[in-house]
Amino acid sequence: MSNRKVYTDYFFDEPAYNTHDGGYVPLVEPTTPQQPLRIPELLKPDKETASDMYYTVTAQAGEVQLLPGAKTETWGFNAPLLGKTILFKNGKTIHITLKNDLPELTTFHWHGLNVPGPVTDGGCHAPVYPGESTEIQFKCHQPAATLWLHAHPCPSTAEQVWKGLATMVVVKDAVEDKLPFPHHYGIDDIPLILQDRRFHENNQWDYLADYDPDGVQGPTPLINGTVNPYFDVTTQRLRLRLLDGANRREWRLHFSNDLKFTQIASDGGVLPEPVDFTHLMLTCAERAEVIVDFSGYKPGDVVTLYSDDIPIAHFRIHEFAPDHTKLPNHLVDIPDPEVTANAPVHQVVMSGMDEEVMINNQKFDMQRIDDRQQVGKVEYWDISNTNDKASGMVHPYHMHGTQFRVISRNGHAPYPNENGLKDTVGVNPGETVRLKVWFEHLGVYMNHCHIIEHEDGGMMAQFEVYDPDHPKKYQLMDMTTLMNAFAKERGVKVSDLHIPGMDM
Ligand SMILES: [Cu+2]
Repeated sequence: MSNRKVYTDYFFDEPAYNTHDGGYVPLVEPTTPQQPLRIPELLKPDKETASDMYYTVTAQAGEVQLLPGAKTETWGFNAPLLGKTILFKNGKTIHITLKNDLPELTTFHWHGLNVPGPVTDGGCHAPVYPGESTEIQFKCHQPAATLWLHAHPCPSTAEQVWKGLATMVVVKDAVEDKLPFPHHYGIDDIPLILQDRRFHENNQWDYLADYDPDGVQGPTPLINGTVNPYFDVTTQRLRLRLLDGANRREWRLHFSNDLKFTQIASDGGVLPEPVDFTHLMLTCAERAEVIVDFSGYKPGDVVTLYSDDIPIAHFRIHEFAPDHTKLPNHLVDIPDPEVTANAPVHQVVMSGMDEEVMINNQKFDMQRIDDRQQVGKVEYWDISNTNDKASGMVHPYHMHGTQFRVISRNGHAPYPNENGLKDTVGVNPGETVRLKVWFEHLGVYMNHCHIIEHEDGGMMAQFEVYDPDHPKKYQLMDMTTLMNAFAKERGVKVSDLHIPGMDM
């Protein structure tokens, strides 16, 4: 047993923010039989050398047996739904062919990866049209972490993610390899992508029917694309790479009997110190790697993972060898550069709910640069959520192109599990979160709320990371081009194109 404190709360000011609007859809326990948890396969590189890795990532349509009866039509990366897990080794040069086999344009956004913007980063400025492919190349230069790939074609990000365009990306490095964590992918190291969907007639999803400008939700928990999953536990310790991959839902996670679990990594990699708790709240796009120790259980027992009061996954305990591994109280050193003298403090004010969402009183414009920071400088960004404390939502704030540090929440220390590198932070209503931010690459990047309908609805901005000695001009996409392309692909006039949040 460790001597670390065990936290028993969710840390957030009030752990029920996403119930704060009339459209909230509570989860319902599935009544269909339990099924084995789908574990995404690792994507095989096309080629790997001592210094380079080559991959082909294909966005494709398919169908999956999710419920008894009709299969559900879905989208995914190299798979019918979600995707195969993509592994990058720190230090290698990564070459990726991005292929679009979908009937409409998409983009490939590497959430959490420190790469140049706006094209390699894969936001709205980098569409890949149907039937086409493009190449990107970058050096992987960041610590081991759980990141993800998702579609990000601004007017339609939420709908494409809802259809399934989201998959895990795992960065490996020599430091994390040596830490006493479970390391066997699929056995004791498993991804857990948390999503929710509503099944309509014939077991199909219907994004437009379910549309809510505060975020689309469904009552059925979908874990790695599995309804009502179980996992066979064959090791005493299990590492879960948790990702809130939902469009809007916060997950309030806890196990049966309030089993203690330990967070070892946040969005950008391993935490400096492990954090023990019984409850964990994740907001959209956040990741947490946790280790669960089943030493108190015997074969035949079942440990259930809940969100609120709803079971979302069942861990069936089998024989396992005793494991006496102890986690050290110090895991890794985290970069903590000093803030550049006389640097400005950037202000990002997220306001509104429903169609009224904005950043700094403006809706997103992909031709407008809202802020700038010099590459290599370290500056504070103050992120505010002006929603009313009693009735507002948490806005999960995400920045592309960086892993930042969380400095404070309304002047107080951040939560105990926020002392590592992060790219997404849940900002409470009425709160200002101070971040310390620096960039390694030049580019135009987006920053936005990761409730994806808020993002599509305009709670998004852009900034440029620049080098005064090497000014650059960027070819920025515009909404008319994207809307014309969507209209053509869908075989309708632009005036008849219905993309929620974009009705101008
Ligand atoms: Cu939001």
